[in-house]
Amino acid sequence: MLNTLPLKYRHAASNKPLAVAHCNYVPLTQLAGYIAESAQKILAVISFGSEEHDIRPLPCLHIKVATPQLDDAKLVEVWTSSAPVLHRQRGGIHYAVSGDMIFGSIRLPESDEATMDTIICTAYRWIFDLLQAEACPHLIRVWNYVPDINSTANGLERYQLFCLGRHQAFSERNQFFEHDLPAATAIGVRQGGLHMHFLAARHAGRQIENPRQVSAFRYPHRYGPRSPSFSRAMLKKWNDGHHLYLSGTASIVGHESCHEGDLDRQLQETLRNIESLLGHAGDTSESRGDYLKTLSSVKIYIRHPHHLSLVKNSLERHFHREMPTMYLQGDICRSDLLLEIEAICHAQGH
Ligand code: 3EB
Repeated sequence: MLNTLPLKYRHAASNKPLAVAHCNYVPLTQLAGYIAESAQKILAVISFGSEEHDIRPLPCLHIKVATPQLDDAKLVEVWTSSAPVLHRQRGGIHYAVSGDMIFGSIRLPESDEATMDTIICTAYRWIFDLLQAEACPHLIRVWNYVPDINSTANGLERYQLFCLGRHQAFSERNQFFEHDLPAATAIGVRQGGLHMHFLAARHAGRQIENPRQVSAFRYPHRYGPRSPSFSRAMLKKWNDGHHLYLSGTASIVGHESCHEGDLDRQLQETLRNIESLLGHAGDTSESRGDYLKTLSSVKIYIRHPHHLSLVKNSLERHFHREMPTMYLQGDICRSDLLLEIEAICHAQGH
């Protein structure tokens, strides 16, 4: 039985959902059977690390993310729609269209001529153009995977250049973009190139911020010339209820990183941030503070692979045993952070 979060925020009645996007973690050994059963409904299959080599060519979008899985669970992520899916391509973007949603992926070559900010700005412009053309203009959730995210180029960290390019693309599209920012993840990868994938919809979601954290789009200047363009979470109404997409969340209180070098404290702080975010989105009158148990599709990005067992042991006390969870190696965008957690939460309320 799925735990759900009782909701405080709801959507206006004008949102007419036609379908629903679902994220499932499937053991690699069951993937073939899973696809045979629901091929027409699959938006995308996402494999992590070197697992792509164990997967035969698929009749749907296959997205390869370079972050290796750290435990031996060997899971693949499968996004399905309740409505039929069409697979398309436009320029460098491969995407699936279904009902009033789009799931897309773009891989970007880096060259000596173009800097990170230009590449990212161009990629977001392409994505916005595509979403406009397909009448699904609202980005709900974006995953950004950036090689060497913590290294420096042209006097700025590559993550700061990434933020610069992203901010440029968002701000030229819409002067009120800070009210319709997607939930996001931006993680450093040690293999593979620059890559992004996203979920977008015809009808807007609702942006949720975290009372414990300064909104990323309001971070002070010292973190980079342009602030990171993402919301802490996006609440989206589908035809089976509300889904809350939580951005990558780390040990940041206010705008400052906390507990440098202390893995367990960073983990506890991150969980407090997630509880605070869920509590803020949830109906506090009914709250019992057990919000972490309502999570599903959890990803834990760990900078140092040898931290896995400590993180896993600690999280087992907080999470449900059956909670779909992936442990991945990923570099967090601030070099003083050791881990980051993202998730999806199913919420009550229609
Ligand atoms: C933070 O809270 C940690 O730039 O898209 C988390 C999720 C982080 C998304 C992004 C960055 C991003 O600032 C880093």
